[in-house]
Amino acid sequence: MGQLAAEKHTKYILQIEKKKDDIESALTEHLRINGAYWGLTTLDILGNLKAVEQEAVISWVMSCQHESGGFGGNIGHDPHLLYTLSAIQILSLFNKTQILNIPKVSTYISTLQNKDGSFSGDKWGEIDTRFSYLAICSLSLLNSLDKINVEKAVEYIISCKNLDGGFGCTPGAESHSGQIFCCVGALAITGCLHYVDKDLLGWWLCERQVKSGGLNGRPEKLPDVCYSWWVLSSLIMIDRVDWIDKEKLVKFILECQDIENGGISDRPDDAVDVFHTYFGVAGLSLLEYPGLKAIDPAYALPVDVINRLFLK
Ligand code: GRG
Ligand code: ZN
Repeated sequence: MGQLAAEKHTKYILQIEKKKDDIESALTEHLRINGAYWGLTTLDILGNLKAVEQEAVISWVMSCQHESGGFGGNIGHDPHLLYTLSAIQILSLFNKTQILNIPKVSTYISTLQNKDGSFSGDKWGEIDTRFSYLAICSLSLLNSLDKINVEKAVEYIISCKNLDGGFGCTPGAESHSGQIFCCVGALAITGCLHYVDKDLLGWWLCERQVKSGGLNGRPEKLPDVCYSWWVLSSLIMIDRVDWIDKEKLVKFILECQDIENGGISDRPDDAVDVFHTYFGVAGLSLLEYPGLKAIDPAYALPVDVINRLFLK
């Protein structure tokens, strides 16, 4: 079996920053801060975060903050919970959350909670369990969960649980692995995993593994490296990771590498991108691949970063 081309992946991520005018870059301009989180976390797992100009990244992140307290995907863009979590995660990686006006950021997040406990992603109001996760993870990293009604938030998430043990984006919506990560992650952070039927959900999740060893996001769909994060992190949080063939999944992820130029793609022979490079490397970290930092399955940050934050 091939090996992880760790050095190539580090180079690939470091050079993305320099090619600001290519097509991939233009298409993702509005979510640059998400891309920065994925890239920087990958570098940290690979042990190479030091290669980044920390001051420049931090000052750029802070300039994405809106007067409401929330963060946009780039300078001058509208704030959204999606970008607010990435900003907090990036500052956590650099041990710099203390530069935030925490009451202001946490007030922005708490005002997005609705009466039924759900969260809107921004002031336009769309509701989704993704936003519940984003709010809960962000506030927990800021030690500010007391700003929201956690009981109601959990109640809403439970109302999105399906008969197959999975979770969807709103009550009655189909189970999807990405949504399951969000719901299980939010329940893990709030100490509410007892609401999950672990055997039933574990069964649904482990059936996501296909012949090639890769995982898909729903029944009958193609495998994709990103589900090595969404599915695997969920299986670990509910303590059922032994229900899949880990060796075959490692092999599938390694087959998705561009071993010449670095980066990982969704499936073997597709084009690489920073998202799937993160999902692949983070997946391998969850699988305890040698030489990688351990990553926390609920917070999606290296375990040492989480310990530094919570053991203070
Ligand atoms: C900090 C890790 C972290 C996440 C932030 C935004 C978010 C929280 C989570 C998103 C969860 C989610 C819904 C992921 C799914 C993404 C995805 C690949 C969707 C594609 O769905 P389909 O149906 O593709 O288009 P398939 O694979 O089913 O064909
Ligand atoms: Zn994918």
